[in-house]
Amino acid sequence: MKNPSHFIKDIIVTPIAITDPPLLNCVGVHAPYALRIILQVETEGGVVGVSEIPGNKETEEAILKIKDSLIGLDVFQPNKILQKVAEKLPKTEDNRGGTPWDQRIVVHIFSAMEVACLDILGKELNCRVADLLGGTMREQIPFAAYLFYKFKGAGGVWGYDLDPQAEGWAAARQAEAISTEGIIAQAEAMCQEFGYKSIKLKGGFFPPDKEVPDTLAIYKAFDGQMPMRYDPNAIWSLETGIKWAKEFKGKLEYLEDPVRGQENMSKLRREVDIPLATNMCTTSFSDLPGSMKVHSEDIILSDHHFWGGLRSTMELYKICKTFGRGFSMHSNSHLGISLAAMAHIGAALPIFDHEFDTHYPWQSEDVIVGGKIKIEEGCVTLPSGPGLGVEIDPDALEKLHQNYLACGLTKRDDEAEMQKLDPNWKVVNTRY
Ligand code: GKR
Ligand code: MG
Repeated sequence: MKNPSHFIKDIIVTPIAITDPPLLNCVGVHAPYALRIILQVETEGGVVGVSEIPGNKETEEAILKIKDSLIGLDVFQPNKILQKVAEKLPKTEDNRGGTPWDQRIVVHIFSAMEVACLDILGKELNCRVADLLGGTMREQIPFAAYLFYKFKGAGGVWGYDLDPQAEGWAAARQAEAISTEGIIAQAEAMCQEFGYKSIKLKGGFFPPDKEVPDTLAIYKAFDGQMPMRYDPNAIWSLETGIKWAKEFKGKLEYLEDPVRGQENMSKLRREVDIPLATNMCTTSFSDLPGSMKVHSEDIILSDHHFWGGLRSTMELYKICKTFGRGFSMHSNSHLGISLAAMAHIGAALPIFDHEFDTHYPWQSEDVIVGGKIKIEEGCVTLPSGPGLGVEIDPDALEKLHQNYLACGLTKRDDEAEMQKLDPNWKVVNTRY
């Protein structure tokens, strides 16, 4: 049934730069700003749907290039919209790339368009996006504390952003966390502030003989009561994985991407008695046959920006349940629209396996009305309004767009950022 008021009238694409602290990972350090793209899709009927995806000049240009071909399409027919996106963009992207984050443009644009359409559908039907994903199973969606080794600073222009009055999480957010005591202090401040019930440490920067004992020290600092995850983003060789993963036996909820590729994950999995999770070796539907064949992981960490949207994330969940995989969600530096979208997934899952990842506490700004979404008792409360339940604050959006124009960044490049501090630093596939 066609209703012309549901046809797309305009798509506004706004690249933004958000303040991001100098967090460390296997490819380097976060730049002072992380890039995101905000989409506002408006229908002929005047309803606006929003979405947020990782920022990158190429992604922005690709959306702008195909935008006109999406005008006039019906938001109640998202599959046709995605088909049009796929038709218009080159199919060269089987591979997600070797970085900890996914670099495929088409899946990002699928996600951007699909989430905005679902937001509009919710507003038109006066229901929440979670209802459109099968129904709201819970109102509180649990997330995990996400720890990072980091240099001193809270993002923006390094060194100019320190608040000498800061206390608690605000102080930890800007503090250096390199030493064992530093990372434990970060864990304590984060859990105290947000009430998290599980912890993930992002590793891969330092060698395993520092990071593995640090992870166990955090576990001990919480009296072994806090489920822990550790993620070196596949920077270990298989030999290193076999040696060090054994140290975690009985102590980790899961070990995330210790080694690179499904074959290596599968070999390691046979050697160590510890659940393995991935957001690096099984990252698209085309990876699933390989995953099933070699059993590369126990838990698949989806990311709706990389799996093509919320409905495909629900499809992945179903496949996970069918083939005995656990399910959770991966994250990158992001704002409240992405957090809300993740919360709707979490609300709709029939069975909730593992607290979702989120970088959200590391961010200090937002583009949504009312400012940052609260995380309490480790949970986000599902927004109560129709659609995603969040609205853009135009002034906040404009401010972060100006940041984007001023900062000069066009893509995420943690290697280049690290080279400013250590000119000899290089991204490698296997470092340890
Ligand atoms: O933000 O530095 C980071 C992370 O390393 C991120 O890019 C990863 O994609 O957090 C992610 C992960 O779980 O692999
Ligand atoms: Mg990961």
